[in-house]
Amino acid sequence: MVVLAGTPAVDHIPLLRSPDPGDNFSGMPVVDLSRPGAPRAIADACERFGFFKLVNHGVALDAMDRLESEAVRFFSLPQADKDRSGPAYPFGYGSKRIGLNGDMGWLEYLLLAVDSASLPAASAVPSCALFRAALNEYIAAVRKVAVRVMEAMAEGLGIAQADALSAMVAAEGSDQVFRVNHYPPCHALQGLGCSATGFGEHTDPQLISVLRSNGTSGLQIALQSGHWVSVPSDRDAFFVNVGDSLQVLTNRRFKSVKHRVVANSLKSRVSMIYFGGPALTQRIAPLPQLLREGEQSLYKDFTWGEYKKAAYNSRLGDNRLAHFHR
Ligand code: GA4
Repeated sequence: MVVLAGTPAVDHIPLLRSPDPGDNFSGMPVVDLSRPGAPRAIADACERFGFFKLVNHGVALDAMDRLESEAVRFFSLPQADKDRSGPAYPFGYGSKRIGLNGDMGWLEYLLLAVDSASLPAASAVPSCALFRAALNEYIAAVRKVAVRVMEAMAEGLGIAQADALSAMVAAEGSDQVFRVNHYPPCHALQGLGCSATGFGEHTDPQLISVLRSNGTSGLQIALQSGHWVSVPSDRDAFFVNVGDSLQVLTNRRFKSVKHRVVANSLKSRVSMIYFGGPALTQRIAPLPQLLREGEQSLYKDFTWGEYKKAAYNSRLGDNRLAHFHR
């Protein structure tokens, strides 16, 4: 870990080379969800990158903006007020510490459980009624998008049963998580040719992640060659990631994408991400409809509950699926 002398605020935060504007992801797949060709385009993007940008998704920009401004209001509260919504585990407000095993990033966040299509009525965080209303409206809408995208994935893969994948997140008892991240500007590193790591490189353990951010870039993905590229921000679009569990369900036809966030030295980044996971008891194994004649599963059988437990015991950058390879 690199520590810069004289900049205590960024102590313990790993540093990254500042993104080079030339490293923008020029070949980023953009899928128009309102077009008939969307299912094939989605499957193609998931096979090549495990990642794509989604436009014409049908979610009102108002709902996105309402949640963004409520989030900005929450993150501008005095630290002591925000800490009252903590700790982050199992759910709540967290700052700089990610997970329980020593990972650190230049961010603060809210990690929230999703019960069916909204925040659990019993959870007290966040306490502000307007913020909760904005979250519930947005979560219901983004979850519908995740279901539509998963239906399109099944169609693009040539699976006859439309809900073969989407039913796993739509089902009662599915394990869904929502997080709102705030990456404050990291002024201390301005002009030094390096940036603070906002969220270190990792793959998402779930099936699907649907992200929306404000106009500040910072998200980077690793191409299959291992080369990192920056994803230009677009506040009107969603960015969709394939998670580890979907990689297994497709026997590695779809790739779980490695990604990270680099903090900006001047501007705040706010992102909100829906993570669609299945029920804890769901068996995660390649769908039989996808296995070709004689093709074997690349993975040992496991349940989402087993995988999740292993994931939460790991470090962010670990290759979590490696333990489950045959
Ligand atoms: C990555 C995807 C989601 O943000 C998350 C993260 C979780 C956390 O922040 O607590 C984890 C990370 C994520 C994977 C490995 C473990 C667990 C931090 C960490 C070190 C909420 C999730 O489900 O897995």
